[in-house]
Amino acid sequence: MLRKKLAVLLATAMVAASIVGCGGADQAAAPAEEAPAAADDAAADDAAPAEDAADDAAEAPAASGDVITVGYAQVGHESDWRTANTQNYQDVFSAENGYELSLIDCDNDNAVQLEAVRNFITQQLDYIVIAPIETAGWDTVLQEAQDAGIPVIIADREIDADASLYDAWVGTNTKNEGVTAGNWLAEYLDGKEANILIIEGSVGASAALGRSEGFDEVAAQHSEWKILDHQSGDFTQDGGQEVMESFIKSYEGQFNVVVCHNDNEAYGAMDAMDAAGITYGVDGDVIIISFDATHDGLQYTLDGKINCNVECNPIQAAVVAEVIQKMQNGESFEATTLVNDEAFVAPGIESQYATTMTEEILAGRAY
Ligand code: GYE
Repeated sequence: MLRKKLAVLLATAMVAASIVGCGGADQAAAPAEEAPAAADDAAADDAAPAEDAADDAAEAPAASGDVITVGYAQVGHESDWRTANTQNYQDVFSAENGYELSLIDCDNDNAVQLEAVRNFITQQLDYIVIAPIETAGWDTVLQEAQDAGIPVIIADREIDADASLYDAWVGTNTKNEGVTAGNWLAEYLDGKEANILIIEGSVGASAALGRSEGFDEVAAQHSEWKILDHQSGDFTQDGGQEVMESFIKSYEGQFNVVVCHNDNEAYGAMDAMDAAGITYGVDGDVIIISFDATHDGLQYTLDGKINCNVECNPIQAAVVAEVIQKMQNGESFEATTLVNDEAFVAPGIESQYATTMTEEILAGRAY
């Protein structure tokens, strides 16, 4: 199979795109796994993903007038990350920029999301963007979109479907995020015991599966670590609080690490620990690891309440728009674009895996 790779640094900084030549059926089958490698060796690679431009052009829809219609089947409104992501799409896919955006909040309901995509197909929109709630169950509706000649971009999360059923993928490497969290914990504990509770994201969501897989991989290398329990908090603050309350009932006095799959779950977990008189953060008894690194999550990190916060960048719409513009122009486009993440730790912590929080970093975090 023909494959070419190219790394592109976008002006928005912190966003690195790894570009894989289009046309193969399986090149984007495991984007999270292969994208970092693509970024690493990109400099050595021939930067010319253009061979299949003609194929790509054939996939581009005829422009419907001047306005490009885009349907975005959004996961829901479960977290601050999601709110920032929705806002970002509304800003980028604005009428001013030449788009008509139909953004459907699918309220974390698979059936609603499938129906939203089917409605986009019926309406014959020019492009469909899906942030898939779950990895499974996409083949039929993606085939329907393909039969209707509507290009589909999978964004944010991953799906299990064959990559030939969609045109491009844009998102973050959540498995790497989990590995970073694990590596940081190993460095911080330096051989000390860990008794770990994990508040996972939504069941079946690639963001939860990836973070668990990455963290578990590191945990498996540490016989001094024990994962006491893991339960889904559904990426929400209420979910995080409920799960933490039940964890406290079962494991009070037995745990010293709580891993939360996003900031909102961490807020809920902190509320539950406050109510139970359990101390956490750099001066407390329990180490807290979170993901997303939203503004408020980083505020808690700066305050020393969250020890380590692994970023997941929700600002992805410009990358999706770039893919759409290239399709629109019949140019070669990126089949797989990885939005890069970094990690942050509380003041007083030095890490090879994460940046120590400062007021300046917080001031620069808009979402
Ligand atoms: O971490 C969480 C959101 O899919 C990466 O979904 C995203 C996750 C994010 O609800 O806050």
